[in-house]
Amino acid sequence: MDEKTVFDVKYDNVLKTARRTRRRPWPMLVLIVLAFSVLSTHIYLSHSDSLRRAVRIPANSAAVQARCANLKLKAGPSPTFSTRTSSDRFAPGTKSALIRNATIWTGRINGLEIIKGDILLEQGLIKALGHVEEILLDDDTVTFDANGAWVTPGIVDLHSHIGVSSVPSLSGAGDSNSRKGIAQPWLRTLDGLNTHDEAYRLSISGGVTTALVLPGSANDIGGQGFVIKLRPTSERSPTSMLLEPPFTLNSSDSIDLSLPPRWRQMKHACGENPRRVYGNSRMDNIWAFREVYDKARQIKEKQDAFCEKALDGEWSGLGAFPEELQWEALVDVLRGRVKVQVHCYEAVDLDGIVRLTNEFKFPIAAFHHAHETYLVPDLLKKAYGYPPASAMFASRARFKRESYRGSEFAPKILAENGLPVVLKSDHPVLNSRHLLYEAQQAHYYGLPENLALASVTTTPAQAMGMDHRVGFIREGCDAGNAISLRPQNTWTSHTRQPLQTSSSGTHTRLRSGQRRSRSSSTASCSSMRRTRRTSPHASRRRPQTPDFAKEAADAVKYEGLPPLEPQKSVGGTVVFTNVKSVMLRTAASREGIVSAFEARGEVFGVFVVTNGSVACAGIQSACTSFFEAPGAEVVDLKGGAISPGLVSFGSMLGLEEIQGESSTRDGAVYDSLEESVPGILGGEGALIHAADGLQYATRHAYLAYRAGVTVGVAAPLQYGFLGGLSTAFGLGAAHKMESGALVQEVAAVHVAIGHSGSSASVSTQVAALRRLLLDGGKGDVGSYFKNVADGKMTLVVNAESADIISTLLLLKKEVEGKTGASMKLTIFGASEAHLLAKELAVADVGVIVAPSRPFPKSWDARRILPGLPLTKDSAISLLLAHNVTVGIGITEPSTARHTRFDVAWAALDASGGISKTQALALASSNLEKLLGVNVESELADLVATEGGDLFDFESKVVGVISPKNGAVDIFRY
Ligand SMILES: *[C@@H]1O[C@H](CO)[C@@H](O)[C@H](O)[C@H]1NC(C)=O
Ligand SMILES: *[C@@H]1O[C@H](CO)[C@@H](O)[C@H](O)[C@H]1NC(C)=O
Ligand SMILES: CC(=O)N[C@H]1CO[C@H](CO)[C@@H](O)[C@@H]1O
Repeated sequence: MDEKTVFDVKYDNVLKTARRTRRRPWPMLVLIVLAFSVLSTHIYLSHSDSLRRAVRIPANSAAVQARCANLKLKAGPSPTFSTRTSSDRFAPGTKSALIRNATIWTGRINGLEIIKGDILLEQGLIKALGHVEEILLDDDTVTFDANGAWVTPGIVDLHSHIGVSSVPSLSGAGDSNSRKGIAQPWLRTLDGLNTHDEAYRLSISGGVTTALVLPGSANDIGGQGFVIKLRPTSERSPTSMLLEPPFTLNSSDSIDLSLPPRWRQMKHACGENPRRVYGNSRMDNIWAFREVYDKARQIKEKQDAFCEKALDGEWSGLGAFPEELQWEALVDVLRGRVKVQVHCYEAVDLDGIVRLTNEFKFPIAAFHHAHETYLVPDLLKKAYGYPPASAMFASRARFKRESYRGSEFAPKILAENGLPVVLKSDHPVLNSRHLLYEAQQAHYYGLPENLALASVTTTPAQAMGMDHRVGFIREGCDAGNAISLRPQNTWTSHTRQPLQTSSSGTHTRLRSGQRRSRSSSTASCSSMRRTRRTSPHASRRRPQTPDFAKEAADAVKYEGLPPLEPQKSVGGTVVFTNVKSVMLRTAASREGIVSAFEARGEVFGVFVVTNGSVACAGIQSACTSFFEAPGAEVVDLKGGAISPGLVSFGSMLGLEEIQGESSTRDGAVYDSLEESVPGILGGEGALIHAADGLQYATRHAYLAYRAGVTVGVAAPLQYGFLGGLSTAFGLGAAHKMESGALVQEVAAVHVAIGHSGSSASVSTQVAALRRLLLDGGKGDVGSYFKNVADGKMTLVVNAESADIISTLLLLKKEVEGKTGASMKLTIFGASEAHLLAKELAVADVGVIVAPSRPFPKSWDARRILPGLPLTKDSAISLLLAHNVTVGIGITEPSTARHTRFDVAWAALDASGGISKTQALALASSNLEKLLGVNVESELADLVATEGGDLFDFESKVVGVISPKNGAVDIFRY
């Protein structure tokens, strides 16, 4: 944000004005009109008695006319809304709160306004903003000193399934999709909203205060969505969680027809999901829309004709108001009273929907997922009414065909085309607790910071028609009870910018006052983030995200598939200049990483590589001789860094390109515990090598490689107990026979124990493992498990629950008692491992936590340690403190490229408790060790970043140094 937009605002009389009660003259007037019309009907009736052909005027004619008149009103807040003196969501007994001395991002002026001042919250409203005079406060107003901390509007999630796809996932809940029809506008998520979803409290801790809970995308029309506040209510009911219940929830008798209708929300979906569920083609999908919209149009036309007559008093033969409960919501869509949220990815489907809006004349609020909207901005502008927003993931793509051309530059490109951008979670697809991380990524890839913050606050509030209540910090906006004063957060530690991420090693400390206020009642329309700067210089600097102009242009030029293969390998001498820090792999330290050089002040160093190996590192004068080397390539890192190359494990990276397309993946192995394995494989003795199914040059792999992840470890896809043999491979290679393509053909033996795959009982799965380890088995299974029992190979067990993990620790002891060897065991997943930190350390068993930021997705994984601000420790920091070897894993290949940000998160969540080298080890040396991958330190890859180190949201990876290949891959853009 520009400093010019930062100004102090002083509203002296603000309180007096805010407290003046206003009358609501409008509804009164309507009542008088209604009373009069009832009276006149009576008079008319008595006169007509004498007529031979009497016109029967219905007794409820006034109500009918009022209803008809109401149909002409536009949806939105009532004309008197802005003069309300308390919120209908106010929880009686909540004290007023004054936040002093905050840096307030208001959301106004296109997200450019920042106010330094106070915020007064009273009666569930933001009552005053600016400078609040103490003298006017209630005696029991609670005062917080923000001490300059940022306050932003609460985060608004435009696309969530919280409460309807609740966690931990259990078969008795999960109510987001009906499969009873392709178009069912009558269904309502409110009817399935689970008030016991574990995610509410977690998402609130991430600053999310408001969410639109949408039905799933199994149908063309999945039903109506509802906007909720995530905070608990005293009534404890789903209805009491609604932000602004549409009037249609009540019986028509109780609706005040003088008021304009409140916005409703409706989910639509096109493309693959409804196509798959109903065995349709795209042609069937669009026809299903047209068929129901035609039905709604007929009803609407009948209603309009009816109302025209009713309002003219032409009652003769008019009958009742034409309506059908099933279709009333869709008729409301045609009346422009519903925010239509359309799940839609690619050009063909976007085009179909844009045509639909023009054929039936209704606007849509947003295209959701919208992976190709950046390719068709002009098409969006042709939508009926106004161009819809694009509600997107920042970087999640390629998980199915229609998302294959998704680009991380889409938000930037859409914004440049003047189109609104929203970042959404699709919770629990992404854990909405980290929705702000999506905005950070969008910002990293080029979305301006004012729009990036708006993309999770004001823009979604507008797209759901709730911007009169949420999405802004301004007087009259809703307040609730969930402001979070976050002393530590994931997007900023050394600067005060909410969007700037990371740099570990710096951290914020709690002060008692701030800490207390986390749980106190304050506001939900805003959330507060506390950060502390470590150097005045850093804090004033605006975040400098890298220049991605060329990549963004290429995304459009190549329609989402720009070439990604490394273009330039350099042997001989490469000199990296302006190097701020160098971290190298070493066998000498516990973490396997040392800090080899750290620039003092602004005196940067150099790093010289000859034939892929380190030749000289340090201050320039010490390495001068290398500058004269003939043909030396010089790369200016502009204050950047040399760091160890990262390793990725946990997803199908290397074994698939598009998760939803079986022809693009290796496929799953047999599970001999539950099915018979074909004899041609050797029956139950078969153990599959992931190396045999490796795929190179996938987009996931190249994108990860360009982001500093140089090695992947892949285990075969398994749905049951028995997995196979993992393999370590190079992510920059074009095929398996290239140098460096196969790092280690066989890494570890993999099995899974739990409920996610196998239908056999947990005890049965453990029995199978015990037998394989103690009694051996046939064929390859027998020999590899013997190697495990003898301590010659690593066994990686995918397990989440502390009960299963402790059973495994005891089993390890049992096996070791028999063999006398020490068994190498690694737990992967490990959501509840922190409960056994001490026992894991004693047993010398390491863990790979995946996802690295925990989420209680299943019963087995429910007892997470959520980390700040809910708990002081994170699972990672607690395990490390117990000297457990910890690695971090991922669950989807598209996130491999952000491993470096995962590392930064781990460091930040540890609140300074772990060092930079420890953090890097989580995704390099530790992972290798835990997966049985043996790489000599001198031969491990290094990564060069420009403008910062791997932890930084300001840096860009520009090269990979490979001692094994004797070369440097340089990414020229
Ligand atoms: C507001 O907070 C800033 C940052 O901590 C501090 O420097 C300043 O003195 C505070 N102002 C007031 C009026 O308390
Ligand atoms: C972890 O290891 C360090 C260094 O070896 C040691 O000082 C510390 O006491 C250990 N911590 C625990 C909890 O065992
Ligand atoms: C008469 C009636 O049922 N009114 C309810 C309409 O809906 C709102 C919002 O849920 C309730 O607060 C009213 O009590």
